[in-house]
Amino acid sequence: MTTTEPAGTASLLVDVADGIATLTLNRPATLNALDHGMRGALAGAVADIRRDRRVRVVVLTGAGRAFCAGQDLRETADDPDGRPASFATLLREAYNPIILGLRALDQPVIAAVNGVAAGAGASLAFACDLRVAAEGASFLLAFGHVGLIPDSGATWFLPRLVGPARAAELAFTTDPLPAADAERFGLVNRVVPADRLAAETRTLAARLASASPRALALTKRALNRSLEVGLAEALDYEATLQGLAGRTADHVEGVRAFVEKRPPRFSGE
Ligand code: T3D
Repeated sequence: MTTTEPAGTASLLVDVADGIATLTLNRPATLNALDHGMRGALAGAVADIRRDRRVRVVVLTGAGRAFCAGQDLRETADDPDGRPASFATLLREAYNPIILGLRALDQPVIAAVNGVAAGAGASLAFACDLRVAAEGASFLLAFGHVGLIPDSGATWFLPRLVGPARAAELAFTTDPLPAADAERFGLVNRVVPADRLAAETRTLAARLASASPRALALTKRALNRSLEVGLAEALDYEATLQGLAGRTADHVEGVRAFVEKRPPRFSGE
């Protein structure tokens, strides 16, 4: 796991402190557009975090005034024929593994949406478990502006987050969705003043970092599975996972702390 690098030297900054890994997309001059280097760094960081038991919560945010403006359109334009060899290949080899990697993390992932999240940048935010947005932030399915369809999971996440009718309207019109409306639609968990975004996200992350990591990981699995199965299967899956949770040292510690009237200290065992 890399530690923080000074701004400007890497397209992704990685900082791990107090059980919280903060990933900062760091190409502010292009509104943190995703180029080859940033995609690789992000995929690598997600893989590192998956193996790093120190990390209990992940925060994904952007440097400067934007969260992420999606695919770097200059990278595409720089291709001799103005387009990459295959969008399908680019998605399958670069974007989809990042989205699946984020979703597969045991740790909760919070998007701290500091500004516009456009195209695949919006998809990245949608793939996170929770979203805290700055008042001036917005979501923009900009794909249509360049004759593309919503990708990187946008067509999967958005109907589940805001419902099919709103998802279709956002995708068809490509109108920006301001943070306040996103909160009203249930797309973001909370909206905070821009100068409070880092602190409010940190408070939420610290709270999750003090919970039982095993219980959070199993809860994530149950919530994710529930989106794809019927009630009977969901009930059975809950029972299976609860069987695992009930055998953890964290469960024993939680009960002991309750009886002793003190806060629990979860070790993750
Ligand atoms: O290709 C594939 O299949 C792979 C998957 C692709 C999925 C996608 O992500 S497709 C969608 C790609 N993204 C976009 O279409 C968004 C493009 N950007 C914008 O529409 C606007 O920049 C914003 C609405 C996000 C913000 O507008 P504004 O007015 O606040 O800022 P700006 O002036 O447009 O941008 C500031 C700078 O960032 C500017 O550079 P400059 O002129 O100062 O040197 C601009 O070119 C640059 N920038 C913004 N977005 C991108 C970008 N550079 C490269 N790629 C970008 N996506």
